[in-house]
Amino acid sequence: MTAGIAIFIGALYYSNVLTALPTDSIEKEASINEVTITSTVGSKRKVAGKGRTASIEEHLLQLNNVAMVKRGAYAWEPVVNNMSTERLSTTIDGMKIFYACTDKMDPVTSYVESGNLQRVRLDSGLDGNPQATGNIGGSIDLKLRKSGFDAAPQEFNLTTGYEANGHLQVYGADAAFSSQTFYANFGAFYRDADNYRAGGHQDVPFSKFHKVNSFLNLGFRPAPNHIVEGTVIFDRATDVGYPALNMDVSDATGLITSLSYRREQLAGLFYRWETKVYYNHITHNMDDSTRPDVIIHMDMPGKSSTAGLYSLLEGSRGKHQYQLNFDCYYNTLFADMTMYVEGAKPMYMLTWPDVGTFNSGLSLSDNIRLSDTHSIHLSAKGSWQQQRINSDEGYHALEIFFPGVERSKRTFMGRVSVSYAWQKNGWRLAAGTGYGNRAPSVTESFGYFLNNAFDRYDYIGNPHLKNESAVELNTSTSWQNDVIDTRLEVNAFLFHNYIIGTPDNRLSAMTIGAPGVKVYQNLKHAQIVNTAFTFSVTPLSWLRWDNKVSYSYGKESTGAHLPLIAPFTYLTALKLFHQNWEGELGGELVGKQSNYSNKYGESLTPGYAVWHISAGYQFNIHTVVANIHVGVDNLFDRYYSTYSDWNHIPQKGRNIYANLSLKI
Ligand SMILES: [Cu+2]
Repeated sequence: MTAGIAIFIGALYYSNVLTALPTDSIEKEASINEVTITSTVGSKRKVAGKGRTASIEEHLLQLNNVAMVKRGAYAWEPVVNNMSTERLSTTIDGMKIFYACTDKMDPVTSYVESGNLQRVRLDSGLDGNPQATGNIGGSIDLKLRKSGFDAAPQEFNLTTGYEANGHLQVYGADAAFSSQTFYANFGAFYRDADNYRAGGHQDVPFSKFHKVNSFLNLGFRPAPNHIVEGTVIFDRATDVGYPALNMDVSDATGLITSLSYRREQLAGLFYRWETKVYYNHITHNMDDSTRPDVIIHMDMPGKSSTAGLYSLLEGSRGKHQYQLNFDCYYNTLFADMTMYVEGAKPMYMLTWPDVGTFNSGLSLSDNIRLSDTHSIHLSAKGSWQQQRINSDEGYHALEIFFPGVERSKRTFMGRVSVSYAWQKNGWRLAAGTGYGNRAPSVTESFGYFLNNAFDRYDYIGNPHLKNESAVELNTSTSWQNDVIDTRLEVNAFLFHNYIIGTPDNRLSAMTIGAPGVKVYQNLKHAQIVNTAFTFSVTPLSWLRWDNKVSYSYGKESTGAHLPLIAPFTYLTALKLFHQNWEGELGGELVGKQSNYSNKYGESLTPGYAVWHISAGYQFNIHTVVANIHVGVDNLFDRYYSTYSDWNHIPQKGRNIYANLSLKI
C-alpha cells in the first residue's frame, strides 16, 4: 500500500540501495517511461555495480520489505513483508506464471534473467498492480527490457562476471535495433557455478548450477500510435543443486511468450489501451540420482502451463489518473512421483492431481492529486475463480481423506485499498488501509503427501479450506532535504482464516523419517507487523551514508510465533563517488531470531555480522562505454546462515568478484 516502488536493473542498481524510495506510484511510473537506462548513466552514480551479472534475486533484495528464502545458491524464493509465494503475486510484464515444483524449488523469478529486465515494480501489501491477484503481502511485476522505437539505431552489450567462491561465471550478450516503425532486441545469457564454500572454507555440497537464457522482443508500428509487440523467453537450468533439500534438479525449463497490441494518444476518457495474450510453459524435473545413501530413489516431475490475456486502459482527467484492467488466465498444474523400492514394484502417486484453474478479474485504480500537498490513492480488484481436479486418479486419492469432496471449487476473491498522503517542505506523511483475500494455492487445497524438508512432515492439502483474508494498516513518515533523507514505516497485517499446515495424528507419514502428516487448516487469526527506519546522509557531494533498521513480528491465534519472520536487522553502507569512480563499504548486522517458531519447525538462528567492500569505474574507449566492478562479499569469511535459509544451510563465505560490461 505504500504505493509502487521500482528499481532499474542495470545503471541505477546501486542508487536505490537502502534509501527510502519515492512512494507515489504514478509519479514513479511516469518518470520511468521517460527515462531510459542510458540517460541515467550520466548521473551521480555512474557504476552499475554488479549490474546484469547479479541475479534477479540479488536485485530484488535491494528493495525495501524484500527477503529471500534460500534452498541453495540458485532460485531463491522472494518474501515480501515476511510473506512468501502463496501470499504474493508475481507477474512478468503483467503475465501470470506459476511454478512447477511441489517443493518450491523454482519460484517464477528463476525463469528470467537480469538481462531480460528493465526494472522491477514492487507494490507492498494489498495495493497490487492491475494484474495481481491474491497479493496479501505484495506484488512483484518484472518489466521486460524492450529497446522501443526511435531509440539508438543499434546497440550491443557484452557482460561478463566472475565470482571466486563457487567459480561462478556469467556471460551475456545482447543487441538492439530500433527505427521509427520497428524494433528488435535479443540476447543470450549463461551462468555456471560449482559448489560454493561457506565461511571457514567449508564446502557446501550440492550447491552448483548451470543456466542458459535467451530472449527476443519485437515491436512493429504500422501506423502512428498503433503498436504490436511480441516476446519470447527461453530459460533452462540444469544440474541445479539444493543443499537444503533431499533432491536436486536435473532440468527446469521455461518458455514464456506474449503478443500485444497497444493504442497510444487516444482522445477521451482513456489515453492508452493495451491488450496482451500470452502463454507460458514450465517443466521441472527433480533428481536424486547423484545423492549418496538414498534408500528409495524417486522421480518427481512437474508441469505448469498458463494461457491468459489482459486488457488495460489508462487515462487521466483533471485531478485523476486511473487504470481499468480486465484479465483472465487458465493454468494447469501437474506433478507426480514414482518411488523405486528395491525388489518391489515402483510406487506411483499424483502429488498435484492435474488441477485446472480459471481466473478472471476486473481491477480499478485511481490516483487523485487533490493539491500539491494532498493526494489519495485507491485501488480495487475482484476476481472469480474456478478450480477443477482434472485427473480421476488424483480425485479418488483425495476422496479417501475427504469423502464426498467436490471435484470443482468456485470462489470469489477481492481486494480494496485506500491511502492518503500529505507532503510539504520535505515532509511526507502517508497512511493507508486495505482489505483482501486469497484462495488457497493448489498445494494447500490438493497437494498429496508432499514432504517438506523444513519441518520434515508430509503435507496433505485440504479441499475444504476457506479463503484467507487480511486487513492491512500502514503508515509512513519521511523527511528529506539536500543532506538528510529519513523515513519510518510500519505496516500490520491482521489475518482471518490464516492457512498453515497443522499435524493430524490420525494419518501416518509416507516419507521415511517424517515425524507425521500435516494437513492445511484455517487458523482463526494471525498477525504480522513490520517496521523499518531508514536514515541516509550525504554530508559531502562525494560521500553518502545509508542506514536501515528493521524489525518484524508474527503470531497466530494459539499464541505461537509464525515461521520465517525476520529478526532485528541493521544494514549500513558508506558510499564514495569521485568522477567516474564509486566505492562502497557496508555491513549487515542481524540479531538472533529469538521469536523463532518451534511449533512450525524452526530452531534458533544466531545473530551475525557480515561486511562487504566494492569499487567500480566507468570509462570510454572511443564510442565504447565500459564498466568495471570489483568487490569482496563476506569480507571476514564468516560462517553464518540467515533465518530464511532452509534448514540453516550456510551462506557463502568470503567471495571475491569482478565484472565487466561493455556497451557498443
Ligand atoms: Cu522440485
